[in-house]
Amino acid sequence: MALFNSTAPCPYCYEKINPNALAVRCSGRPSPGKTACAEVPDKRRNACFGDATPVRPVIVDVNGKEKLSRNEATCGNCGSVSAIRVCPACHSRLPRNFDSDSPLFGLVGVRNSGKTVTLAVLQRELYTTIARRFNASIDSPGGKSGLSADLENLLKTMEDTAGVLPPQTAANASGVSIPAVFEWRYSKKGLANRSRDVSTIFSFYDTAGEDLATQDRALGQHYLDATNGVILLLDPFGFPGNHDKAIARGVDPASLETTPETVLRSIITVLQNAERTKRNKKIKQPVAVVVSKIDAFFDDVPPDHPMRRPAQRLPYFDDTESRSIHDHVAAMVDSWGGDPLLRLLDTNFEKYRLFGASALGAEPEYGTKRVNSRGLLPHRVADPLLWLMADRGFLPKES
Ligand SMILES: Nc1nc2c(ncn2[C@@H]2O[C@H](COP(=O)(O)OP(=O)(O)OP(=O)(O)O)[C@@H](O)[C@H]2O)c(=O)[nH]1
Ligand SMILES: [Mg+2]
Ligand SMILES: [Zn+2]
Ligand SMILES: [Zn+2]
Repeated sequence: MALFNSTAPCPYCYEKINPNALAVRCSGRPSPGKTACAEVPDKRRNACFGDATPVRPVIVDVNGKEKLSRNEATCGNCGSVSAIRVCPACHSRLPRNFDSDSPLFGLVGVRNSGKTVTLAVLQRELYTTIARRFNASIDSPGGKSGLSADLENLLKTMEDTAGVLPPQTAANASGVSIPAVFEWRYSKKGLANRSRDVSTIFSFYDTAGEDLATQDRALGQHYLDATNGVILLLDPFGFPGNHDKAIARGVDPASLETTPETVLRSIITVLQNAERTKRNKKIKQPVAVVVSKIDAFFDDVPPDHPMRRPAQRLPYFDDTESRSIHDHVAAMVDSWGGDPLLRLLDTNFEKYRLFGASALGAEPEYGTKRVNSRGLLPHRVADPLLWLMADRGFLPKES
């Protein structure tokens, strides 16, 4: 239950804000006889996201201080009553359902582990197969801007006849770009088959892989201070046992320099700092550990194993199936020389789950960055997110 004073990270700038004390943007519908406030660039949006789009001003009181409200405010300048709630820190418009239960999930992984491709594919899966499966409405509350728009374009480029894979994501020196924010609404079945409408807002941010290559740089990843769950992508080619295979297939050797274990250590440090984890205690937030590019290792999975089968179509998270995938991935990681990583997970996290996923579904030409001629065949990319959502009680779980 949301408390009146509780805070939640803004899905756009990750600042912890109180959903009951939000700033309000003038709606531009003046009271009779007054002229509406003009649209001007918003300094705060410009500073946070480099966004200088003219918008109506945020409502201030007589002292020039922003009026904070739970639902609406009256503009002292033009008299319009407005319910356009925005984040006091970054002035992004917040969806009506934003409250302190809205989770922020981080997606992290080393350079070249498949984050951008995964997000691009996941975004579309959410709008299509996942929305249908859960009979949910899933959309971007702020419209398609920032990362959402970028991902859509990258997906188009991948699906074009040339099938070009995204370039390396730039390290974040030039300010933050707007993350991809999703609002998921659906009718949840409860006791006695009674259903009620529930909603959640979650956001993803596409990091540049090298931000996690060293602990110092990883500590600069402030958004990880605010996450409620993390999806960690591990590049299977990065494990010692797969190096030769990677080189033989034309994977860039430079992308194999940071091992999965190094990344995990960085993440552990960041999360321990963020949660102020005491000695001998484990990190509380759940971590979905995903071995990406699993298509390249399908030969090592029995054909009838759930890991090879397409994801469920039923409107719940299948925990039994997920556990059997977890066990198989653990065995694979172990056979690739990843046992230290498995031990790290065990000793540092209260709750983690292993996944195997493939955004492309078939091996690309690594050197020339071209999608396989069979096209995009995403495989189980949404499972980690569904697990995090089920863990929060938002989605039903069955085992
Ligand atoms: N076999 C296979 N290869 C993949 C898959 N997804 C990505 N790759 C390969 O991994 C490369 C990197 O993918 P990206 O999504 O750009 O990786 P990233 O983690 O965003 O990388 P940075 O932006 O540099 O941090 C791609 O160019 C492909 O060669 C997949 O599902 N299967
Ligand atoms: Mg990237
Ligand atoms: Zn914000
Ligand atoms: Zn006004």
